[in-house]
Amino acid sequence: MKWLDDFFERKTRRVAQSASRRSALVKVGKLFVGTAFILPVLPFDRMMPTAHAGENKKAVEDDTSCDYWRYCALDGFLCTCCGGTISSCPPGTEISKVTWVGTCRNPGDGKDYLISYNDCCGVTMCGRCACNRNERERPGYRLGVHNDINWCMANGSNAYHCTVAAIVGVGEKRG
Ligand code: ABN
Repeated sequence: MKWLDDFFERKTRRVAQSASRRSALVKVGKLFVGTAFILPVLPFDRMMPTAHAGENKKAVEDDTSCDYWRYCALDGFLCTCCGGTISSCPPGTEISKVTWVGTCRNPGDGKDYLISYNDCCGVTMCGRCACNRNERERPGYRLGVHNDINWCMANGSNAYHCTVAAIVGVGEKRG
């Protein structure tokens, strides 16, 4: 294998002769200077201060958006996108006999509300406005606060279509 050693020795010597330490330093210097000029002109998001304003508006006003405050523990398709409303099932479906609940804060008035999430049953999945939020949601052994279950299980038809979010109580501040 001496020929291999000789080969690599020759190559290494040639590189060492043609590339000095100074030229390596010059290349690194150029890279630094280039970066200093290029970075400031790269595009970046200048909307930062207002970026969350739209999101907050959706959380208060748009019940077809998963960001809407009442959906804080909803896992399913929003009935508001499937021909129903936020608290009534679309025509041709029936509301689940059993349900899970969540507690969500309304950013509009700062109050906490108890929300009943009922599935709408009897027709195949709506498929629009999928939403999966899990604030204060608990695993299946706490059934009433678990959302990853087909709550149509107690209805005549178990087919799941979408989910509504009705207010069933409001929290009162103690003090
Ligand atoms: N509760 C909504 C849902 C339905 C079917 C499967 C998972 C979650």
